[in-house]
Amino acid sequence: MKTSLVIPAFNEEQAIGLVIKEYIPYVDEIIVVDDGSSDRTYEIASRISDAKVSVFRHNTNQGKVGALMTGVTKTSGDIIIFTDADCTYPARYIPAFVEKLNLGADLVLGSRIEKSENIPFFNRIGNTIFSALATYISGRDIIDGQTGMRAFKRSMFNSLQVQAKGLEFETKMTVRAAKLGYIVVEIPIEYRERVGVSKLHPIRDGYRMFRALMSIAWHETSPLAKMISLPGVLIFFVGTFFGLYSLYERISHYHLVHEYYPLISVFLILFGVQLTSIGLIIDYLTKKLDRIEEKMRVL
Ligand SMILES: Nc1nc2c(ncn2[C@@H]2O[C@H](COP(=O)(O)OP(=O)(O)OP(=O)(O)O)[C@@H](O)[C@H]2O)c(=O)[nH]1
Ligand SMILES: [Mg+2]
Repeated sequence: MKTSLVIPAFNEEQAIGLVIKEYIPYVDEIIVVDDGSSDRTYEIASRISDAKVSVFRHNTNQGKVGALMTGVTKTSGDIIIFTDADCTYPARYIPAFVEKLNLGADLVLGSRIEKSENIPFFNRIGNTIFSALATYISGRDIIDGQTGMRAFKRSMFNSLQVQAKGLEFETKMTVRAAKLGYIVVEIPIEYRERVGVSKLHPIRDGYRMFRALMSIAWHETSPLAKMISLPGVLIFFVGTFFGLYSLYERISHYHLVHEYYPLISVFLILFGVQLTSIGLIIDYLTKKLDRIEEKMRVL
């Protein structure tokens, strides 16, 4: 089976050449997508004269997912592999990835277990949450659902139709594959220190991560659970407001002007917590039932 590697690259002039050369012996085709870099990424990638390598370019920056999508449309292999353009994912695992696919896996993830301290601390926290969410939603143990190094069959990718443009892409892809009954396999890999400057930005990326997590949680929660939990959360906050207001009165006026507020507050907080928990329990049971149904369909 023909293997095609897709490398999205944005301002990676220090690493891109090394990455391409490292991967050439392991795959049949390499598609580099330069995503409107302002440095020499495109020149360096294009200068590598190897029949396996094709370099494409976006005129403007469209983000990693946009670059991956462009890359996939340019591939011709039956097996597609993703990696980053910063030298973090070693190429030597490719044969093991392909072997797993040949044995029947549909999606193989490179789980960053060895040297995971090279993942920036902030990202590591994010990855842990993403993976816990993926495990909860899919019902399978997923150690690193957010990894950038992954291999899969073209046919599977086409049927996934992952709706995501940002950070949530990797986890959503993992979860969708598992939920649709595809076989997801993880291979432990080493994660090297990145070459070149990190583009992480704690506030911007923290916000993006939060949005990505919300997007996954929102799309994967059952409608009934949402109908119950959302009012629950709202009532909880209204209750908290009453509580804080009473506290403010007590501190600034030395007595309560509205003496029923604390009572209302406690009532609303308890009611809110109960509704939210009922919603979460419904969500958990719905997921479990969905999986049982799915299994019965397979049998
Ligand atoms: N096409 C495209 N690729 C991007 C963009 N941002 C990052 N990338 C690429 O996506 C891959 C992962 O991005 P990184 O910047 O390494 O992100 P990270 O691994 O979370 O963090 P650091 O390695 O610490 O910077 C690399 O190959 C980048 O070149 C972007 O806006 N567009
Ligand atoms: Mg990186």
